[in-house]
Amino acid sequence: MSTHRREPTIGHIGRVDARDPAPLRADARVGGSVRIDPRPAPPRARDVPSVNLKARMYALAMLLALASTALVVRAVDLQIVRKDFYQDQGTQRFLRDKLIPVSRGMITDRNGEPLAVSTPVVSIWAAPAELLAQKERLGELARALAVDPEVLEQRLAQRADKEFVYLRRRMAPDAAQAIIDLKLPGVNAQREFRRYYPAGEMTAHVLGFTNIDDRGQEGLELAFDEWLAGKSGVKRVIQNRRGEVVEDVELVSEPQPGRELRLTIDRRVQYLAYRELKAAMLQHGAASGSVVILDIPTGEILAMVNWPSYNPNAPATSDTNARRNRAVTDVFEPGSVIKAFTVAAGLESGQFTPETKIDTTPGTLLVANHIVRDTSNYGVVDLTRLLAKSSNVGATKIAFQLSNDHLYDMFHRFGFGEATGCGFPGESPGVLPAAAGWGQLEKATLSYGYGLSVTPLQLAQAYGALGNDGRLRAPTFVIGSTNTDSAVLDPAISRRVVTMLEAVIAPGGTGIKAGVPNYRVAGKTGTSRKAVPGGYQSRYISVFAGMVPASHPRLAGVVIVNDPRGAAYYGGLVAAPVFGHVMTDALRLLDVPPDNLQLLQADTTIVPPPTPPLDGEEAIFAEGVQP
Ligand code: 59J
Repeated sequence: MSTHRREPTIGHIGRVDARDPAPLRADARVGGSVRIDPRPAPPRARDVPSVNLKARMYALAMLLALASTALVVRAVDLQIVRKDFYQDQGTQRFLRDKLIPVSRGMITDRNGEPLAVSTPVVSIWAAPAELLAQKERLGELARALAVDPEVLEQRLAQRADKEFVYLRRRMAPDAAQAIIDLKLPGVNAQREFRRYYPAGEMTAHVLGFTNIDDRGQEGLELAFDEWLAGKSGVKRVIQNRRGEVVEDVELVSEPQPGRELRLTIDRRVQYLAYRELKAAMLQHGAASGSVVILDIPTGEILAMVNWPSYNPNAPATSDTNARRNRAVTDVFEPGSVIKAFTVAAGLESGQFTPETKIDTTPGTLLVANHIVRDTSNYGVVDLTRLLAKSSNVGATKIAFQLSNDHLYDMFHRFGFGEATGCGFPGESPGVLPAAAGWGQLEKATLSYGYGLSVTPLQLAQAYGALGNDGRLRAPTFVIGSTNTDSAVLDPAISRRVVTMLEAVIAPGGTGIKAGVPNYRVAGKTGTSRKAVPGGYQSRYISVFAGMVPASHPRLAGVVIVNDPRGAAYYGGLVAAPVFGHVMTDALRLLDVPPDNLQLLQADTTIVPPPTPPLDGEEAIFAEGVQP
């Protein structure tokens, strides 16, 4: 029964609600009541002969008496008998349920730095008919809105049958107040909130954005919409005919302000990752890319950035292609970075140790009429060198010693083929084909990273688990989330693989450019040709996945660069340096103690300080205060 509509909360001026009927008048016709016309009879024509004057006087007196009785009855009826009914009817015309707007909760980074804040704005709206009734004032309004007066009038006329039309939404409060102060007929204000993202494009994909009504549309704004939005309250008020609130009647529902959301993201690390990724994208003319940085012990996502990005403060102006959080929604064939898990399965089978020799000569291997190829002939290699050189032939030879189920199980335990459950909308589970269907060729190519597809986040999760003594932690975006921690690999085997992965960053490895001064780094490069229907083309995806410090891994990182177009396209040349740069600064920011301090290692070769001057030798400046 109550009229529930958007109502202004500030600046009511001259508004007459078109739906408000005129107030009840005492002479209103009401069903059932007697109505007697009190007017005297019209004068008669003179030529009518007069009858009995006394009888006529009597009749008139009777008529008057009847009429006044009727009026008294009517008055009693209205003012006493049915008083409540009419009063109720009258009040109803002026009772309104008004929304009490609540602000959307702030999103902050892990240190409380604001990433999404709601600022108060004002929307100006009008009842077109009322405004058009005083056309002479349209000029003032047009000036205040900085629009053409004719266009304004035309648009109002088109909507003359509506009771509510926004003139301009989400204005700065000062600018809106200037319009309110004009006290134009039928023009009103409505308080709202507008979302603002201070970190702009660098947090755009993770946060997503809200629509004009402040509801989450994408990203974490969507995933946590209810939490953030809260609930507007409703209060019942009495308004006068000018639309001004004269009395608060009751609170229909209590407003519940939106709650704050504290993310695991560290704004500073996020910034580093975005800066380095963007620089690499531009340097290599690449199409897209992602960086994910995880805190290994907790699984918390410290940074997640993608390129291309967009301005979340004006999302409508961006290309939808720039809005995807590729780190979670897009999959790619991981290529060689998967070899760490093939090697882990080899070690777990008991058939291999890090020192086991594998002959990769002559750098090719014929499998089911296809050639598995290394970039060079690495000859006889142990498992550590196999990783350092990234031998596809070597990985295939390990896989051929394992059951399909074992290799599948190892990949699956590390989270491939299943969504991480991080809660991000539209997360892809990737693809890991069931072991029962693998032929020899499929098994071979899976062992070095083709035939399955993964998200950058899945890859970061898997490397995080390797660095976490074989305990897989589902990545999380929100501080205080409970995430599972399951043992997926024997800690000793896990540590052994990490140590082997350090050889990738050592001289002679493919990932030397992922190095971080004063820290030991473990990781793996990958360069995958991009699959197209019918084969693989000369387009590449460059990857680096790793962790640091290798002695006690704290941060896991994944860098993906899609389609670098320069002469350099290897993972070791394109993705590895991004990892190195981001980690160098992130480790310092997070105060992670170095495990390879160059100065300490150089102890034996420390240059002795110069011998002190002999006693009594003059200093070149006099002691004490200079003259
Ligand atoms: C490669 C592949 C395509 C898919 C090959 C990269 C296969 C394969 C069929 C030729 C560039 C290239 C299923 S290369 O990642 O071996 O880390 O910096 O794309 O092998 O069988 O011109 N990595 N990359 N292979 N395909 N199919 C090496 C390697 C890897 C490097 C470089 C050299 C490939 C040092 C990749 C790196 O480890």
